[in-house]
Amino acid sequence: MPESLAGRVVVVTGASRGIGRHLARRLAADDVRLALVARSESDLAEAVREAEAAGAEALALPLDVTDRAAFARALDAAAQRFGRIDAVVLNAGLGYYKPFHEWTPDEIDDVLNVNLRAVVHGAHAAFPHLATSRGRLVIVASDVGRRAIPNMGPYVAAKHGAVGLAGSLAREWKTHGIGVSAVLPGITDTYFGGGTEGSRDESWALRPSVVADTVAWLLAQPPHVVVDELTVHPMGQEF
Ligand code: NJP
Repeated sequence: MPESLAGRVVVVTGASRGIGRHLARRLAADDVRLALVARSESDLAEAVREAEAAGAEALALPLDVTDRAAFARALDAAAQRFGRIDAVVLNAGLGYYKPFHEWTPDEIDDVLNVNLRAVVHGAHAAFPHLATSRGRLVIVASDVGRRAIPNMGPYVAAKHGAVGLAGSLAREWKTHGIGVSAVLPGITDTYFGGGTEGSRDESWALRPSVVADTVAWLLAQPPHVVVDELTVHPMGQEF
């Protein structure tokens, strides 16, 4: 049986829009205390107002997740404000869809840095906080972290890496009482890849609230349960 999340302290990256924003909404409704991370200050401020209007406490931590020192400082700030951190959801990500030879070197670096390096360093910075709380780490990866598709080579590579990290940490951190999960969503109706939320049909694109509900369910598992990997697809997607 899932437990109540009320009063838990959860850090969510990529909380300014898309899946992370829906997760912030969902957790605020569950009375979670939120630390919200993304680059866009105005969107984060709006997410905090939204959470507060729902009766939750929320802190905006505007930063670029590829700045590992800034992310570590933000975790410290969240722990200072709320007294502890119970869970960290590493959700920030970005991707492009085009033939590999058309990717610029900067696009390749951005995709590897945000989807993989920032996740590895983010998990590393989260460890002392989660070891103290015997908390949870959730990595929002992708279904292409387990299978390859064309035209997304660097993204596929980064997400395979993120899934690999989650699997390694799930086995290693259980000795510290930390549950580690990877969520592997299929196509989701967000701003990902230059899209706009609301522009895709639900038959082949998940609503971001569905992915948010999945993450919230993982977070609410009792301490002796760990769901190490969970894939969720829209029925109409080829997979
Ligand atoms: O995408 P989107 P999703 N530093 O674009 C943030 C995975 N996924 O919600 O910084 C800090 O609506 C950005 O904030 P901002 C995907 O790989 C998706 O779909 O203000 N934050 C925004 O809040 C990713 O891991 C699909 O621009 C940074 C958020 O990330 C996760 O789902 C399929 C940042 C992106 O919101 C959420 O993506 C799949 C940085 N450097 C996996 N860069 C899908 N949508 O189809 C970005 O398999 N962000």
